[in-house]
Amino acid sequence: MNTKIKAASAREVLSTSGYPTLETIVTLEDGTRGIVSVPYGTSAGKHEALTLVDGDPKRYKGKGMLKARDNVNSVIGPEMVGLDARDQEALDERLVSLDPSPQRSTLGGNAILSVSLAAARAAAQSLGVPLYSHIREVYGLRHTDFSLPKPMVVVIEGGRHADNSTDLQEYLVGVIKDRGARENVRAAIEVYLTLGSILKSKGYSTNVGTEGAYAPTAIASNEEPLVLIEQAMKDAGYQPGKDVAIAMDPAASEFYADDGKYHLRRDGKVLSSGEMISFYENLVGRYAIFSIEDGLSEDDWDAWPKLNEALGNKIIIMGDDLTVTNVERLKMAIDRKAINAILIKPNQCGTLSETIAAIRLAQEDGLKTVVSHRGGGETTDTFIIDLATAANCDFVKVGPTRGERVVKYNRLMEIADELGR
Ligand code: 2PG
Ligand code: MG
Repeated sequence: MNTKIKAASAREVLSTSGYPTLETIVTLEDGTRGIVSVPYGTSAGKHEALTLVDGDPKRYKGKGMLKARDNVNSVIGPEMVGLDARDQEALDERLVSLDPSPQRSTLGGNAILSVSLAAARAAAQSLGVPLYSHIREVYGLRHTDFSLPKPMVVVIEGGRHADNSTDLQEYLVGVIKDRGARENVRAAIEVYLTLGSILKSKGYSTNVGTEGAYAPTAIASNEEPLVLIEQAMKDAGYQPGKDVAIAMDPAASEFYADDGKYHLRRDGKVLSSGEMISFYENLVGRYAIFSIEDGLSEDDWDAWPKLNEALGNKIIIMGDDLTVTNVERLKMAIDRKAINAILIKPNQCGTLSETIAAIRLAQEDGLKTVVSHRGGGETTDTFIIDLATAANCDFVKVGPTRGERVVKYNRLMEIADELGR
């Protein structure tokens, strides 16, 4: 075993959107190769680390990743040679020092993150330990035992993730009653499958959107999915609010306009921030909703504390575009009492160490943590599941079908088997 880095190199591969992304390989002196591919979002928050694309309209409609690839091969890679892949924090510090711009806009968050994660995977492989154990060890995460994240499965999608569906981006089934990872996955997926039968019986399409969830174009309103999902829960034999419950990710930045209002086209409504909060309060009073993510826009800071005050004692009020896995924005959100939970996406910040720092800060402040897939350019990489396991995060949010999604639930169940759960 020699965990010194010998080389880091990247190549363009296809992501699930059809556009390229990066696959990066970190090779150690002992010959071990850690390989990762990194995702990017469709409804990316504007404060996220930059996904650097080429902008050359002749290749992949401007979304080639040759610049980011070259940044790994010519700039970052040589700087990594000789560093110990076990010393992830020093390695990540070096990565950040190569591009200290807040949004990694010089080298690209995609380039930097891919090297950070590939180094972690290489080190774990060289040490012969599971990735989740390695991450836990490296960061001294002092949990007494592993408690596996519960699934939050996207079952209906709209917004920018589907054509002509709901304005709200995601309706999810979260598992409330923990019966172990395998049974938890089964419960959520059975609700998804039952929902499919209900949609069909109503003559709605069961075609799926970018995350593998249903995207029915004939859906009547932003509220109707809640009715259908509760019915699916009951039909599948699970009690809404006890066994399973509904989570929503409206991704409200996407329908927040320059006029400072929220435009719900499907409902023919234009709402102020206060009216948007009342809209949620009303829904939470009538349906088994346990979590709302990005209920308001990423810059509507004045309204977020009001939303959290109105509903935060009953349900999860979670930041995603608001907080972008960024410690500074998370601190602001905590100071203002804007949220009680944070969505975690490593590619929003750029390194494994910064991701862990955000999780740690959130957990120290008693916030729930949910590790998430990306909507658009996902890959078959399962790193996020090991990350969520390492840090005892509360949930993982992933879509229900398509290879790049199921591989993540399959990894969760594999880990459960390894841990004898
Ligand atoms: C979100 C994500 C993932 P995207 O908003 O939470 O579901 O979507 O990756 O497109 O930002
Ligand atoms: Mg979101």
